[in-house]
Parts: sequence; structure tokens; C-alpha cells
Amino acid sequence: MIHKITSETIKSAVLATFIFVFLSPVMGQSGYQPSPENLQARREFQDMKFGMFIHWGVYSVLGDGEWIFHNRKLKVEEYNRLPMFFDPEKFDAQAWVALAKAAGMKYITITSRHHDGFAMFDSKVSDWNIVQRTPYKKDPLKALADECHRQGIKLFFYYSQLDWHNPDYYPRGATDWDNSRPDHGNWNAYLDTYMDGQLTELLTNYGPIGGIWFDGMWDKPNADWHLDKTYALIHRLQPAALIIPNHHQTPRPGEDVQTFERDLPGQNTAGFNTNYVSDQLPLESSDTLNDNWGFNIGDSNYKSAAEVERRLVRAAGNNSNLLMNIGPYPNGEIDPQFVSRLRSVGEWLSKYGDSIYGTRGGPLAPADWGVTTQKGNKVYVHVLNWNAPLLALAPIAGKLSQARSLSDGASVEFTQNADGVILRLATAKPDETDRVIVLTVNTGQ
Ligand code: FHN
Repeated sequence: MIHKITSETIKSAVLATFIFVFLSPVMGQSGYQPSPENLQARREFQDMKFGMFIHWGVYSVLGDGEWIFHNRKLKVEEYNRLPMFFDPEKFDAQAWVALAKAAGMKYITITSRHHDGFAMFDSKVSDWNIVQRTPYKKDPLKALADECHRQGIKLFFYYSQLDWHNPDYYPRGATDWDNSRPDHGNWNAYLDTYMDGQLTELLTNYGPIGGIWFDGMWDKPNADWHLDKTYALIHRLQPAALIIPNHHQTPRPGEDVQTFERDLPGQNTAGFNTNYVSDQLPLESSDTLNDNWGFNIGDSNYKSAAEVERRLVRAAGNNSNLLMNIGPYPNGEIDPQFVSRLRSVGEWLSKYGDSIYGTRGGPLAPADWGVTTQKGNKVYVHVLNWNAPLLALAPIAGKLSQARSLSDGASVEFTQNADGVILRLATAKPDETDRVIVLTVNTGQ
């Protein structure tokens, strides 16, 4: 059928274009070209491999996780009492950063505010913040940022876009309950003045930061989050700062890292991750050392150091970082159970770090037996689950000139032909979490 082009058709087309361009939600930072500093920061991010995630806020006082406001269906006036009891007199930024370093972690991502909207930093945008509402009266993120700069650790700020406290977070989202906020609010003011105002503070008052780790967009997945504006603001204020959105969706323009929650890239055991895995952006997988993110007094389900090591290895073999969370006590101390495990992981990394830091996912697809990582002409074969004497691997491009055990440098017998590579493995020791065989590959280039 041939359509006659009339002035009505043209008018409709113009209207449709107008609606699409100006009225539909902006889905990212249009035309985003990462700056050279940003691209460099992405590479450095990939090299770091292991980060410390910290969930800490006034909710920690109640020892029941960071969702307590929502889970107990508290009213705003009730939750407003909580900051009065938050006085972290044992908080020691130096000790926190030193612990991250001892664990072999290269960056820290801390909640600058969670879904309760409470700013854990000195914010002039509203008085719903640690300096004005708590007896502590100080800005722990400033102390942490200074200490990170001093000790050479990158600092990222987790920032919840979802807000259970601010009336302008309206219309409210999927996690809404009647907490006595009015049934009206100014969404544009929430995004452009409140949120962008706080992000400006975080990007100007704390020196160079690693980036912003967003969370909570999933509460209103179809809303217009003004991402174009917010992402452009961040990239303008600190071009090297990485935008890491935990929206569980395919990355949008302007986002610099794809992160997965409680899953490796491409997996979806948690039930909310996407199967899409970017082959352009650095990848990250977050998890927590027990079962909760924020301090939960009834949660003693700690992962062992060996489990964390294996997760880190699996993440690296999937070309991803691992961001491992702890929820400090409300007084600022870190649970000794976390501390001892993190220190053990750090000891393990001091021996095996070469096969993790600075690597990228290796030439072989991750499998049940283990994964590979690579750096320069080295391929690291991480044997996590194989006790037979021979391990057959798919073909690896280039000629292998050497195979050695990373732990003691002993030579490992191997054969290589067109069908692949066979390694003769020493028997796994009972306490060995990962047998690493280092292959030297000559690609002839
Ligand atoms: O709801 C949050 C949760 O409290 C925690 O912050 C995790 C960390 O990745 N993210 C959210 C759920 O996607």
C-alpha cells in the first residue's frame, strides 16, 4: 500500500520525533566519548581486581541490615530518631584503609548514602546528614578519602538514587510503603537539585575519587532519571571518575563499568542480573562476606577465606573484579570475623597475586575445573576443582615454552598439540584453594 504524504502525515512525524527526542526518558549520556583519563582509569580499574565494599549508615545501629526502614515499615518521623544514636567513636579511617590493604584490596566502595537517603557526609543540600543529625558531628568520608589518598587506595562512593526519605522522590517506586510522606513531590527537583547537588559535593570536596557506584534505579526502571545530565555532570567534574550503575540492565552510554550483584558476569542465580555481558566495559561482581550488606547482629554466616579466594579467582577468570562487602558495627569497629578472613585472603594474595592483579580473563572459557587469567606472555591456569593427575585443556594459541607451579616454581610436565594442552598435575594439598600453573606462551610476535 502506498501512503500519500499529506501535511497531516508530516505533522504526525514531527510530533512523534518531538516526543521521542524530548519527552521520552533519556537513556544515558548521549554521544558520550570517554576521555583519555577515563579510559586509563578503566584499565587501572581492571588491574586492581579486588575491592572492599562497605555498607555503613545509621541503620547499622539497629543491627538488622540496611533495609530496616523499609522492612519494619517505619514512618519517617520514627526513622528520624535513629541518627541520634549513631556515634561511631571507634571509627578509625587509618585502620579501615590499612585493613583493605592487608586484604590485598586495591579500592574501597563505601555507601555515601543508602536507600534511607541519609548522607554519611557533610552535605549542604539538606540537613539529613551525619554532621547535622548525629552526635558524631563529623564527616567520616572526608577522613576516609584523606586516608585513601595517603595510603594509595582508590575510593568510590556508592550513591543510592532510590530515596525512602525525601518527599520529592515522587512518584514513589516499587519499594514504596506508607511512611507518612505526602502524595506529591517534585521529581525534577529531587534529581537536578538534591541528587546532582550531593554528587557535586562528592566530586568536589573529597579530592580525586575513583567514581560513583549507583544503586536503586531498579526501583523505578521506567522513570526519566535525567541520566544524560547526571552522567555529564560527573564526567565534567572528574573526567577519570567511573560511573558504575547497579541497575542490573544492559549498560547505557555514559556508563564506564558493568557490575553484577551476587553473581559472576552473565550468571543470574540472584534472579535480577542481566545475562548480557559487555565486551567493551570493565566488569565487576559484588558480594558480601556474610549474608547481609549492612551490619546484622544475627548473621554469622561468614564465608571462609578460601571461599573468598576462589570467588576472586573465578571473577578474574571471567575478566571481572570482585567487590567484597563488609558491614561495620555502628561504633565504627569492624567485626573481628571479617578482619581475620580478610587478612588471610591478603596473605594468600601475597603469594598468588601475580596470577590475579593486572590480568585479564584468560584464553580458555571458565569451566567447572577452574579458569584461566593472562598477562603479557603468561597464562595462569587456576585449577580449582580437579584431582585427577592429568588435566586436558582446549587449544591455546602460541607455543608453550614452559609450565611451572606458581607456589614453588616447580616445573610442570605438559604436552601440546593441535587438540590442546595436557598438564600433569601434582596432587592438591588439603589446604590448597587454587593450584596455579603458569604457562609461558610464545606467540611469535
Ligand atoms: O538494595 C541494595 C542492597 O541493600 C545493597 O546495597 C546491594 C549491594 O549491591 N544493592 C541493592 C540491591 O540491588
